[in-house]
Amino acid sequence: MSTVRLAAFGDLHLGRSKAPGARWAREALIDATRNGADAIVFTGDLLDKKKATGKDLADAVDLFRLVTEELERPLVHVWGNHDVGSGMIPLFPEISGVHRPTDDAVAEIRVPDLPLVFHAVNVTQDPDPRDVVKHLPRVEEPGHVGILHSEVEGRYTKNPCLPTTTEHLLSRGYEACLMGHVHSPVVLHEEPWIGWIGMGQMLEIEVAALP
Ligand SMILES: [Mn+2]
Repeated sequence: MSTVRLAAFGDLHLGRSKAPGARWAREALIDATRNGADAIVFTGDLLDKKKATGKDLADAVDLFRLVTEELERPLVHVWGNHDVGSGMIPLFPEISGVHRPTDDAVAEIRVPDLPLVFHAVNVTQDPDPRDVVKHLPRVEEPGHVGILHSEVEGRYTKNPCLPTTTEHLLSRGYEACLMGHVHSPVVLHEEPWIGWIGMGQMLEIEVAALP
């Protein structure tokens, strides 16, 4: 069976002094690409809603361009509650090779020449208690990956954010559900991998491709 190698990170919170920062992300992305990543996933909260400045927005754009232009990998991402709270989403330019849901609904994202289907949803308000993750489609074939910025059963956070359950995510039949929002790395399920990547972590994961 053919596989695809993903490198995934989340909760960068550019601007926050105790966050790992753009330089960490840059080095981790270069390392992950050297390790053979076919695509990069970012699970939301690129910018910190309280601390991000115009400089941080510029760093965020540079980081996405590093992935698409220098590393020549596609980048698939969702917006998190902090991105919404920062007010900077409308200032973010369209970048060729960056893929994300284009509205507030669950989206199916296909990337040219990558044998995967991503199922993803943007956070659109802060907090975002909408019960929309229930609309993730259930699949019966390999090659599907979930990308969320969610809370699961209210664990590890008091901040309502696109709530869902482990049972629901498991029932979708995906190769992995890669999540942001909780800042500690937490694995809710091993095979398939369901969990929060955690701040300052680069998760490198091999998933089965579409048949
Ligand atoms: Mn966060």
